[in-house]
Amino acid sequence: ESRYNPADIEQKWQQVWNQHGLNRTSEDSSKEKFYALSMFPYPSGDLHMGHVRNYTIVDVIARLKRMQGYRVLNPMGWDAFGLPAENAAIERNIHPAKWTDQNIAQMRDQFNQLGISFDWDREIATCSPDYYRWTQWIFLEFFKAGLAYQKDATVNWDPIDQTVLANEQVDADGKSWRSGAIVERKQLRQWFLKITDYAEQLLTDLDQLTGWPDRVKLMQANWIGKSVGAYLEFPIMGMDEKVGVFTTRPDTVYGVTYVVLAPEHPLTQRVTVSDRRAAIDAFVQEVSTQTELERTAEDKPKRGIPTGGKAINPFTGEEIPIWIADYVLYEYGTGAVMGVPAHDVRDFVFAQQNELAIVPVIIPEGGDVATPLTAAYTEPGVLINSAEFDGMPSPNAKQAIIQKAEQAGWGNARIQYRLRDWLISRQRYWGAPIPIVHCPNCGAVADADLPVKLPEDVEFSGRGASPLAKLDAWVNVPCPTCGAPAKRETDTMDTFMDSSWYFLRYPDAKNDHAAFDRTKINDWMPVDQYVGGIEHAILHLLYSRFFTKVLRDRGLLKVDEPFQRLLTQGMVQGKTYKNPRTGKYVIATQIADLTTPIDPETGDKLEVVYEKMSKSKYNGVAPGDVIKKYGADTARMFILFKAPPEKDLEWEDADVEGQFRFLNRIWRLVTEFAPGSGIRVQGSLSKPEKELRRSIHIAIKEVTEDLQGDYQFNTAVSEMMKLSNALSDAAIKESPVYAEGIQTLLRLLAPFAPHIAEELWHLLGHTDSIHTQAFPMLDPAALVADEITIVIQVMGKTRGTIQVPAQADKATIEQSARESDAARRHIDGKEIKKVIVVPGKLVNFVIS
Ligand code: ANZ
Ligand code: ZN
Repeated sequence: ESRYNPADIEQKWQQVWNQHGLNRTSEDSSKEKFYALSMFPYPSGDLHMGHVRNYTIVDVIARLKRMQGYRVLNPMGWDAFGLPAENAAIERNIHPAKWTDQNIAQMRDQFNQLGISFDWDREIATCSPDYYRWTQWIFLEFFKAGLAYQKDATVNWDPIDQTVLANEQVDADGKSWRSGAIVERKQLRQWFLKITDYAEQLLTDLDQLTGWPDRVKLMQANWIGKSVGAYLEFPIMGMDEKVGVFTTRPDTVYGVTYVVLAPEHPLTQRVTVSDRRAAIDAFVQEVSTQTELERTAEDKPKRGIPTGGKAINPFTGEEIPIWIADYVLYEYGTGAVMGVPAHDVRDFVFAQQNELAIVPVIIPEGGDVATPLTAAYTEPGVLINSAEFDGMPSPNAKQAIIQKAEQAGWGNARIQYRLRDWLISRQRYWGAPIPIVHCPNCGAVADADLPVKLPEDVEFSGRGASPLAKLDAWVNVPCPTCGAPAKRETDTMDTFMDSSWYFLRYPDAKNDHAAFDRTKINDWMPVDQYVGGIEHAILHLLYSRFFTKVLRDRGLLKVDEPFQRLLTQGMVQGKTYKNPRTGKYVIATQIADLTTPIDPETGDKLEVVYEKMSKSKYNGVAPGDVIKKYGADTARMFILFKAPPEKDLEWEDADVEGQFRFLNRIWRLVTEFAPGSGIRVQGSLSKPEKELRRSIHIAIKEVTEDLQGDYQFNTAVSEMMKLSNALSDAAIKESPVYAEGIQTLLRLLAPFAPHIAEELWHLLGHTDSIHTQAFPMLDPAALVADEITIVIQVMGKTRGTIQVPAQADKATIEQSARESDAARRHIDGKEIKKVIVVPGKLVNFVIS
């Protein structure tokens, strides 16, 4: 008798599947399509458990859908541009392309070892010219549509290495990763995509995404940040200029006691009176070193100073001072606010500190005018101190005040979004070059001769201008329009550009005359199920939605939304031993007794907690080690069984062991089964046969339901365990029903543990792959039980059971109960006061 040895079978089947092209996308148009997609990884070199979980989940879905008769697209690729490759080049003198290729090869291998059924014929790497050529082409589509433009923006500047740094290259304490210099801020002319043009659509279309987690939709809505309010202008005394502000509370305009500009606001310098200039300059300088969060946090002190300039509130005709303060952000709204201390929390604190007037103009309905404010009253209410608007409720007053502003030319209604345009310029080498030539005559001109290839022979020092800017021969080209000497753009694109359309490439990955074919894209899109990490809840998913909408508006595809359903899988957490006093993590192998763990260095009692796997916490488990010890099927089963896919999962060796034992049990069950023995014509089934068949079809029903939509793999595995127990216990191993049970179990198992299912399937004598079989179909008739068990109770105490026909009515059940031995022993000779019959469950006799 054979033993279950995963090493003997897993590689073997992986090779067979590859040879037979089993994972190739079916082109059979009679089948319904299913596009399963996992967020493609950055090729760092090693798969970690988070990857394993992500790709296993998608693989089960893809395999299931194939068995259910869909043509399935389950592709994989590499998000292969980006900083780590360039850092490797700087630190270890290896070309980013080479480093990336090596990593891809290694990770592709690891995917195969897991038995993931990707269609490798459609593999893409965003760093390959075949791919980034189309990223560049899409950029030019944006450019033609007026959705790509240049403006000045701030970058991180390393004054020692004389280079621009990415945010990731700036330490938490604001120092350069390489030189250690304090990073400065510098203005550079950079490229932006006008995502703000799509803010409203990106917000309202969230309603279409019924298959997305609410949490993700909320995060996107908050990121877009729509505010409804007004734009109001305050004339500046002694100048022919006005300060424009955005406010969500035009109903409070009579309570404005000052105006505040962001320190960076262009008006700051102009309104400042001469004896305040030195103080203002010093303050502006100071604020420029603070982060946005420091500036706006509600609990941080608000700091500001007066400019000496004055404005007029057009509604009251009153003179009010103009201040600058750190809590006003230059990038939001107009970069200026009207200060209403009575009704805004930050303004209240600021006015108290600086002895600015606080004038209440809103009171709660039925509230008291005279009550002095101890804090801002921020709720809507009824207007006071507001001329003709007195007595009006806030919502009406908002309308009426906007109307008055419009008539008088003081402002108008305005909708403001927090979303800002997307800065896509990077002063880096390892990215897709922006296909633009700067001509002294024509300005920025599209370079339609694609791909604009990355030159390979470059110097990576991490110092000075970006490697591309140093290549004179590459930079200097004739203008594509007029032929005059011109210069290439030397910025490359943010890697989020690459990942914002990769899902559009898979349906037609080899196309060398277009990014994708319209018919193919309209056939396969949208993605039916997308699976990935919650860390992409905002940027990647928002950018992908934006790209889809722009390409739709350019007539290139039909869908409004790229991803029909989204599953954000939980983290994989490892066991950590943490010193609660020092906050340090201790390596398990250095702990003498793991049941009462003590820090070997300090003697402190250690805390055992589960945290996201990471090197610094010594709690990682390498996928390769698990595969070596137990096989890929066990690793997959454990991950699927341990927690529902959207929840965090705690890695527990004992539970891995448990899944290995379960697969061993199935192995024995099938190898001990002698197919062909006792096959007889299927007539009416015996009672044990009927019962077993019922168990089989309950398993089919439950597993199918668990895998519909919500993908509750963990409960599906439990159902398979129940079925395997029913088969073990069955006394009718020669019956064709038992054979049906074995074959059903294997087919249910196939998407989860593809190798063992395939091996056992062939051991049963089949010659074609189990993965081309139909997923088991429910026979509803099998679920109907002939007889059911009824509990007999007397005075609420259980005294025994009886069998009754499943269809028996109340009266029949009561009759059988009265006649049963179990009941008669306790009721004979007694007066029966009441009989309670719960059909399908019990009969209870109440006696005196
Ligand atoms: C007067 C006022 C009175 C305000 C009041 C609020 C309450 P959201 O919802 O975030 O859009 N504001 C506008 N621009 C700002 C900027 N650049 N930096 C900091 N704060 C700014 O909030 C809009 C409100 O935030 C605006 O409405 C403005 O303060 C402030 F009782 O105007 B409000
Ligand atoms: Zn030109």
